[in-house]
Amino acid sequence: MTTLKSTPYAWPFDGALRPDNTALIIIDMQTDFCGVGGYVDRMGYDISLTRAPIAPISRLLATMRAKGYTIIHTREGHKPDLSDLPANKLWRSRQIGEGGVGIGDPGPCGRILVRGEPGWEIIPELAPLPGEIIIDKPGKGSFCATDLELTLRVQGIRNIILTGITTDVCVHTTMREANDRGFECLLVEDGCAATDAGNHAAAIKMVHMQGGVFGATAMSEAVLEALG
Ligand code: C5J
Repeated sequence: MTTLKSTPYAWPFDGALRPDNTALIIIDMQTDFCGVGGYVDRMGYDISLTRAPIAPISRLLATMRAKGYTIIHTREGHKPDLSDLPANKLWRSRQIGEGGVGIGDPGPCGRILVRGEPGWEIIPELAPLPGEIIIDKPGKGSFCATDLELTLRVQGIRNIILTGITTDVCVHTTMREANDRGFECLLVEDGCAATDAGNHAAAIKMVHMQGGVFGATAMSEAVLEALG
């Protein structure tokens, strides 16, 4: 029986935390979300917020890799012809930032959120190792229009440890999608971040309602302690 010090309950609910049934998901740690000249930077947000989880995620990643847990990386992005980019997402993406620069537009890191461009790549600090699972997603949730659910079921995963950016958008959407599919979810508080500190705090608080409406949250230290 292994659980960790988490809120609002000791996660996972039944103490069945093992390398063969648990995955670490690292969401969208791409230059466009946390690098200089990337999408978030060009929208005018403070990338020190979205860079803050890099060190906690690195520690979790190293430990979970060493112990044989399943590691999954995700990347948000669109095909170069933008055929998978809904018109409303494109329009909204052009409403803020320098000159209204939006998805698909050129910038210092290549075309914003376009697959294959430098800004779309996962940052070097958290680069996937050969053989690690990478899920490319056109939306905010990692289950929408991807094979993530099939991949998790094939691997025998039922517990998901969520990290990455942003807490209030892609991480939360993925946590909600996973919870509705019956996965037992943990959000790592210092392993994720938002472009607004208040939204990050609110997103964590939302998880704590109703006895853990989407799962539980914990600091990375508590996860490392439980992993041993
Ligand atoms: C956003 C994300 N915020 N990865 N994407 O557009 O959260």
